[in-house]
Amino acid sequence: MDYLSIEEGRKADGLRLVLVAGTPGAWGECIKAVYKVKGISYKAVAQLMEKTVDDLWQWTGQTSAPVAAYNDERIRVTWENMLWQAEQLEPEPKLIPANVHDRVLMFGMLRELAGECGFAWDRRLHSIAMSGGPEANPVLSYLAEKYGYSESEVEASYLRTADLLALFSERLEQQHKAGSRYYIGDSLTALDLYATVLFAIMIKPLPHEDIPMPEGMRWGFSQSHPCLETASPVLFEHRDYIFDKYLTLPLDF
Ligand SMILES: N[C@@H](CCC(=O)N[C@@H](CS)C(=O)NCC(=O)O)C(=O)O
Repeated sequence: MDYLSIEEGRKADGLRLVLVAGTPGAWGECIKAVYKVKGISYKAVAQLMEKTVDDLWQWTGQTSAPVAAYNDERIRVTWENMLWQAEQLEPEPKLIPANVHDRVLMFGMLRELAGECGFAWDRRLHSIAMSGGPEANPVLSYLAEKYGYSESEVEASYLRTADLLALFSERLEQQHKAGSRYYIGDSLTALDLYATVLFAIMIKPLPHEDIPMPEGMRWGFSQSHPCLETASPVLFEHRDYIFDKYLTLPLDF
């Protein structure tokens, strides 16, 4: 994938997406899946962790990726406002349910997956812990400090992950019984895409040919832990179904 620098991306127009270049960034790959399904094109802009922190800070007032910038509109920095922006830029196919009950359910589950102290956040803490903690290397130390690593948070996050995987498994099993392959109703929503991408990267990662990853990242997400035992096979069947039907492997970043 070709990337603009932060400076070039800031000056460009149209839709620009700042991504952690060279790794499958969890949130970045999720919004890329949304763009893929909707056929939204964008210019990729490279965030290179500590190296571009100052430039990204000056442009967006924060230092994480992804960031979506469309012309001179306000900058979108969270998964939630990037998802709404995508739905507004390209309404079809709809990925946010129109029915309020489905929408509340979808956003509740999505928040637990992608929000603060949600699944992806917690798996980052697990991976830091399993790789030897913040002192193991400077990247882990940077991420630990930035994203609230502490022993008590790691302990709490194991419980949250076990609960989330049980809830998502249960939901898919109920949906199967009702004749649906999807988490909500009987069609694809953003939740299917986020769950597929995040589970593919952050639990039992797909093989290197499908998702190339730096060795340390793969190691951190491949370790077994009791909190992962509540994930039933249905989660991974769903992941494979959504990749086959809607997305492309290998991931390109
Ligand atoms: N706030 C973001 C989550 C962003 C996030 O945690 N990004 C991480 C992983 S993709 C990141 O930028 N890591 C590298 C860094 O912090 O420098 C959202 O809601 O989408």
